Amino acid sequence: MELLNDEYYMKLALQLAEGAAGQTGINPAVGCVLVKNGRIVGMGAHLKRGTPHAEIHALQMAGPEAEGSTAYVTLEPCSHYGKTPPCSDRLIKEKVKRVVVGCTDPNPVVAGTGIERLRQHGLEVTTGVLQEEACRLNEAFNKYIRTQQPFVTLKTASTLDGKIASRSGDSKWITNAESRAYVHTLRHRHQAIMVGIGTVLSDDPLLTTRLDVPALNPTRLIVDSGLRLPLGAKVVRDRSAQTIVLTTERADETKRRQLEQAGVLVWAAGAGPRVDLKRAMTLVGEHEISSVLLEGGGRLNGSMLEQGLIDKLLLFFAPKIIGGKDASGNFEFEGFERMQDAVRLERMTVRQFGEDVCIAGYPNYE
Ligand code: AOF
Ligand code: ZN
Repeated sequence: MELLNDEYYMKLALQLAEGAAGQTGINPAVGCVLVKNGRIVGMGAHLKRGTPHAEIHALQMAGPEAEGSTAYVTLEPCSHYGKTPPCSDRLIKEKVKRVVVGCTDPNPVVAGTGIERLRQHGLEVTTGVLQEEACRLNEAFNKYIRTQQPFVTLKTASTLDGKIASRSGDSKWITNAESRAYVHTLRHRHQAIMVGIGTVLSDDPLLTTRLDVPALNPTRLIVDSGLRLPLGAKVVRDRSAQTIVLTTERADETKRRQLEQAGVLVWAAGAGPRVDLKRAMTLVGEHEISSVLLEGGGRLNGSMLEQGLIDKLLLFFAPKIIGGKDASGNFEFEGFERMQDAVRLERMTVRQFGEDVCIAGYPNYE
């Protein structure tokens, strides 16, 4: 990229933020670059909730060079006392001259007041630089901070005819190694991964992140109305991530205690025969999980979609047709009667992974 305008340094700040995406919990990923007299004097990223924000790391690196510099920050500097003090005050104190902002902070306690405070103290503020990229980076944060509900991304991997297994249940593998590696990156970037009990019973998956580099494992959420999760399942025995079973108040007490003794958390979502998925998502949010990667199977996908609980879809298609009228599909639910009632996706994009295709979109439930 040519060094022509504010976008150059904002891009760098975005790269710093992106590098740490997935490791900040319910906090946003944020990057900051400080520039003075044509050279970079400080760089920083927010690395972990409860630790200093991006601006503070960059200011620390710059030391006295911060005075008179321009700060490029992917997110509006905060103005509140959270787990750490306000970044806008620190930028003012260090006599930064100008601040360039990517996305304004949707956090209701900040929401423009950070920028306001900087301006009140005579700093020049430019907003909206690479705004779209900067805001998209924190989709989960943007929803969670306003609603306390997790952002749910559905990922499916199917044949071109929408099947997630053959009629005999074979599903290894549908998509190629490149697609599957990307899915592990997605696991690293989400706080939780969610599957239905059917998937656990048929595949006994581990649901951890396996990449060639060190990565984080998401918390495992298993939707299991009848508490059928076997004590010998990998998600119970493996301790490299917390497993949480979402069940109902009708769940068998003995089985619940056995699972808890094995280190599994059991949460009741509703008193009906099936897990109340809306209630389950509220519980997940209450426990400070802001992003969920939903990995099926077809029935859970269908129920989540039907209830408007999916925020984003990532549909991987392998160049294969398997057929089978009883073979499981991407979405298994009653379905809508009329085409005009179909869930429509917006902001569609297509990306290729070798010969596989990944279609991404955001459902509009209106
Ligand atoms: C920034 N720079 O790098 C980040 C910001 O509890 P705290 O103190 O960590 O505050 C969390 C809130 O601060 C978070 O909800 C969001 O509004 C903002 N995050 N702000 O100026 C940063 N990570
Ligand atoms: Zn801050």
